[in-house]
Amino acid sequence: MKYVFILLLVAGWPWSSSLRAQTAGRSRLIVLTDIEADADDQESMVRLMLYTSEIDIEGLIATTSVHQKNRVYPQSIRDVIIAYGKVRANLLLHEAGYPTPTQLLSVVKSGLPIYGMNGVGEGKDSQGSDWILSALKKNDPRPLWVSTWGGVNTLAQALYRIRQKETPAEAARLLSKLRIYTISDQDDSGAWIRSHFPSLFYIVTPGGYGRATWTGINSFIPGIDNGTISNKWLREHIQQNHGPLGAIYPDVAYGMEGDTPSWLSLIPNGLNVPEHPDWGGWGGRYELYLPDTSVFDQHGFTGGVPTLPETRPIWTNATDTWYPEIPGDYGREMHRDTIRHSDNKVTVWRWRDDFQNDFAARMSWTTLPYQKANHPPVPVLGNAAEFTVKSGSTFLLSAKGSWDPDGDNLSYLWIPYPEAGSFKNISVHLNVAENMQLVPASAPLVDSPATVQVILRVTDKGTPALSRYKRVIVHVAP
Ligand SMILES: [Ca+2]
Ligand SMILES: [Ca+2]
Repeated sequence: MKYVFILLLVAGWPWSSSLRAQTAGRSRLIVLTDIEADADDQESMVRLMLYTSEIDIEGLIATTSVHQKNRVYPQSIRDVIIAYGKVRANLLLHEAGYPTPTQLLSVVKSGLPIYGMNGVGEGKDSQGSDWILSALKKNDPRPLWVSTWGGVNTLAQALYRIRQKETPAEAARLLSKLRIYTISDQDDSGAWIRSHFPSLFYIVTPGGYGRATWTGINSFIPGIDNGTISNKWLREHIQQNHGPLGAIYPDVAYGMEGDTPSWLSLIPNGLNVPEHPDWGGWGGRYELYLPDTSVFDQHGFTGGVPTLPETRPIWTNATDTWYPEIPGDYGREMHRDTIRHSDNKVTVWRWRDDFQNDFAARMSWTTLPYQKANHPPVPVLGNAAEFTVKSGSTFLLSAKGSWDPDGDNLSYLWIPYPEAGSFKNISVHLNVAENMQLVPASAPLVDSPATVQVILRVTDKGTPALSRYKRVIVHVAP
């Protein structure tokens, strides 16, 4: 069989963003956490320590929230860092780049022990708000992510100060560097920020938590295997017999790690493209629009934070339709389930086993020598990561050259991602089994220029099985 590549180099093609530019570099991160309001902030902080080799941690700021209005607990952040310090030497056997505990301790700060907008205005500057300002003013061209696990009023105060002190041009420059992802609105300053700073990049599901995208991390989904979020799984893979860092991972009190999706998409795994929430990743998928309140759970649990109408476009709930890929005991190794799932939470839980296994592997890195632990495979594309073809033409997708640092056997899966493309109702068609290493594919028939995306997922057969990805962007010319 022969498959012919049809690659058109079209001058002035209307898509300007190259994939390479979107994925380059490590992300800068400041965390705002109402740690101690729920056990799950400690859980998220433990997981974050394992990824400090791949994300630049520029601030860990203890804050209030509607669940903890008058207290902040920076010492609880330090306690996690101290446990991390005990295992850092072993982590470095597996991956370079883990910072010293001293470096991390130096970025632990506090917001005011005051709830919401009562903590914003003249005389309300804090160590935390000053720290956000100085990070924003650093001579670093990269965006600054603010991942918010509780209330966001420490950031609101930094924004208040910028508006008071800076020229409009400088204020606009500083604001353009911010990328905010909040886990619902956990105080009343989120709505204030969005209405007073309408240009800010802001990811959130306002309203009741029940319809929030982030709940995809810990929701029990009928019809799928929910094993990797069970308490048994946490005991066996994280908490017990996994050294000093696992030993401080608390039992789940309400839900496992509800705050973690706000930084999961900063992990450079080949799937995540932080600048493109609409392309989907471990932290979910979001689209930029002005939602009406019907999008949200207006009357659901918010802890008491009012649900107000949105005043401008925000990055918010987006739907993925997904038939889970399940392993087969005989015949085709992976096949699509017959059960269809379609909502915004799918955008997180469709990757859940992958990011849970990744967490488990890294926790094992805290105690095991290199040869006894698993390390993720390295997917390699035999085709370009971004190319142009004619409507309806056939092209070849190749994962040839993919490898694994442990020498593990690899499984392949090509996942068309129509929701990440320019139209949700068109997709790449795979002309053979989706788990082959070489897959002839067909472009959709289009009347106008379109973009479609395919995700290559490469999974090893180590324990636990680990996945990494490549994203293929296909421009289809009519
Ligand atoms: Ca929290
Ligand atoms: Ca491996």
